[in-house]
Amino acid sequence: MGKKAIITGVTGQDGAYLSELLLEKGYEVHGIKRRSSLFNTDRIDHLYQDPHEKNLNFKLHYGDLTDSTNLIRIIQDVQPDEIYNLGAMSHVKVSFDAPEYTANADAIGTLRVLEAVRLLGLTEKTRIYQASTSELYGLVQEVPQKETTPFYPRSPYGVAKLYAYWITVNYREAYNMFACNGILFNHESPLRGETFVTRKITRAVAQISLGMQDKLYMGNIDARRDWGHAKDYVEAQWRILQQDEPEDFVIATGVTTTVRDFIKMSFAEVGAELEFKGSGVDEKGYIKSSNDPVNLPAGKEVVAIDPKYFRPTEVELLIGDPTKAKTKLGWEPQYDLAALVKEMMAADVELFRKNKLLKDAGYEILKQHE
Ligand code: NDP
Ligand code: GDR
Repeated sequence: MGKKAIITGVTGQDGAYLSELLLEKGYEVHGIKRRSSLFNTDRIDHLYQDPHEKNLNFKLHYGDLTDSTNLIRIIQDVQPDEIYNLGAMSHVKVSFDAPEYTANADAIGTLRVLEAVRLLGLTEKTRIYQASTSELYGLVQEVPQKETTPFYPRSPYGVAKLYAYWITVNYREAYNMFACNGILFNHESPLRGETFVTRKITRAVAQISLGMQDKLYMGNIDARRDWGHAKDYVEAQWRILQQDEPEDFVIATGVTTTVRDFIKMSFAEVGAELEFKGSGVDEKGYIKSSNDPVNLPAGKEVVAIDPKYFRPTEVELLIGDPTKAKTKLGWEPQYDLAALVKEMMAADVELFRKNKLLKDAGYEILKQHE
């Protein structure tokens, strides 16, 4: 019989890719999704199975990381071999607006999962993956950042994840549980949430190139991130739980790039060269040359800074050292940043091309959010 896995955060970017991976490997996958007033399963609808069918291997359960009774019941019913705790309020900027909720879901939510496994007597059976993050490093202490680099989180999200990291280590040491942290650096894909910087950029550039939007407003474009592809990173999550001994791993590409360069790379995908002029909040991005004289004429201003996107405390530089993961897990990313940008741009151009066709025919289907 195949293994059983529970995924919290199954409706998110990583939840969708990890579900696909585990199903391919013959797992029975149980996803925990939150009740919402609208359907929130877009990313996993292609995996949906009619619950009336027999031999289901993908099942969804209503639940929430803020509700321990519900977590205990689901874990009791499923008796999982593995739990991937991916659920979280994952937006760093939003965590400044909702710090208490972020702590409840991201920090105490992790404790609830660990404690449920302990209370149910599953410490020997159930392995737990905790979605830790490069946001733990925050203010630069050492680069590249590795497993031994000291933490200095810079947001309510980072601080909540710091608790989650350490409670996972503590349960491993106190109760001999197979509980591991994957310290994952930023990873993106066409399924990335629309308000994270990469997806915000690829969506905007696609729309600007189709004449559907004038300008892209950005926050701190000097920030540097180590961006990988989510598909590669869920493979690492799985590998972390297949080891003989529970350990924590940094998952990163080892390459860092500014937000500014990500914007340039995205415009290059629609045949435009972008140049930045000015500095600080007065810095702007202009089309330098382009093979699209209609929507992207030379001289057009397409990027501007809006300070409302600045964060009260920022993480300026992330670059990870994945040596341990490469050596011990045999993990090797398949995508570099150029391939990632290409895939995300192609997906968003396709999405908005369809949307434009509908719009031109009198139908408006896509909402715009900040
Ligand atoms: P997403 O924001 O795409 O997905 C988050 C998921 O968590 C969604 O399914 C969301 O549900 C769910 N969720 C939110 N709050 C709760 C709650 N209270 N109870 C149960 N579920 C909840 O994140 P990613 O897929 O990108 O990331 C997965 C995990 O990895 C997160 O924990 C994130 O913090 C962490 N991480 C992500 C990195 C990245 O670069 N992507 C890097 C390092 C760590 P809904 O769909 O209903 O909103
Ligand atoms: P991050 O991702 O905070 O690193 O957290 P995000 O894409 O939101 O920001 C990356 C960097 O870009 C700068 N930035 C902007 N960010 C957003 N969202 N919108 C803007 O307009 C903008 N302009 C500049 C930010 O200031 C930041 O420096 C992500 C999340 O997935 C976390 O859950 C995860 O833990 C970390 O990655 C690793």
